[in-house]
Amino acid sequence: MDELITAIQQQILNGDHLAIGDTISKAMEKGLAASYILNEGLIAAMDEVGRRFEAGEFFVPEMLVSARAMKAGLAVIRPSLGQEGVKARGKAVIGTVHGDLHDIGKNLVGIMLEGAGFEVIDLGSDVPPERFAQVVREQQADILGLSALLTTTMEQMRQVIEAVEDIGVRADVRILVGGAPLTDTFAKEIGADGYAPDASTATVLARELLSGSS
Ligand code: B1M
Repeated sequence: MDELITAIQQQILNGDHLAIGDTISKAMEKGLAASYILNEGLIAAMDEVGRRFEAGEFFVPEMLVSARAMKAGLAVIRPSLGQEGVKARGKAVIGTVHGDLHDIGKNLVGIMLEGAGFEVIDLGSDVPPERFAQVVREQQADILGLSALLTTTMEQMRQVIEAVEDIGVRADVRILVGGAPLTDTFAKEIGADGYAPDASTATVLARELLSGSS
């Protein structure tokens, strides 16, 4: 593995948010693709953070400093990931569901959607169902993207879909869900239009849902 990728992983694990931007810039100058740096450097290191948390080697403070480094890194590769975007393919409202503060995966989905030409309205994390529904209606969104990282919060997605139904705009918006604890079966069960296991699949699926081919 490239030594710069190893350094990026270490900087995530150590929470070194000040140095990571420089290392990523060097990796890009060296010709490493932004998507490679993202998958092999940043995401691989966050997986290791999760493993260490589960093993009792990391606690919430360590997860937080790693997340801060991940965000600093994402800010640097964001323009390169988004480069191919040309014209708006549609409007996407995204957010992490109520009770859930995990926003890194959702942010990545937002970056990839922007890169694919969507206008993205990011409502942030811990978003109540009614707020999702209200913004979908106000913005006449084509896509609603919901993220959840906790088994305790994924059920919130059902409430969001109900809220969208309650205000009468369910037929106007395609609902896409994702996040580590989710499955395709769960997505179907709650009445979502699609489930994506990662940010790039989310983008492909969003396009498909709008073209009506899925
Ligand atoms: Co939390 N946390 N966390 N955490 N955290 C997990 C999720 C956990 C799996 C760790 C573990 O035990 N191994 C575990 C959840 C267990 C479960 O419910 N199954 C967990 C826990 C338990 C908790 C707390 C309860 C801990 C505590 O306080 N005791 C607490 C809950 C707080 C809350 O939300 N109310 C908590 C807190 C935190 C921090 C705040 C410290 C921090 C989040 C900081 C932030 O996001 N701003 C944090 C972190 C960093 C993690 C881990 C280590 C990393 C998550 C991450 O960013 N991954 C995580 C372990 C892990 O996932 N390996 C863990 C990188 C990111 C790129 O991946 O988010 O999966 P991910 O997104 C992917 C896909 O899932 C998908 O695409 C993304 C990119 O490919 N995707 C979508 C995501 N959303 C999508 C939407 C789509 C489509 C695809 O369409 C719209």
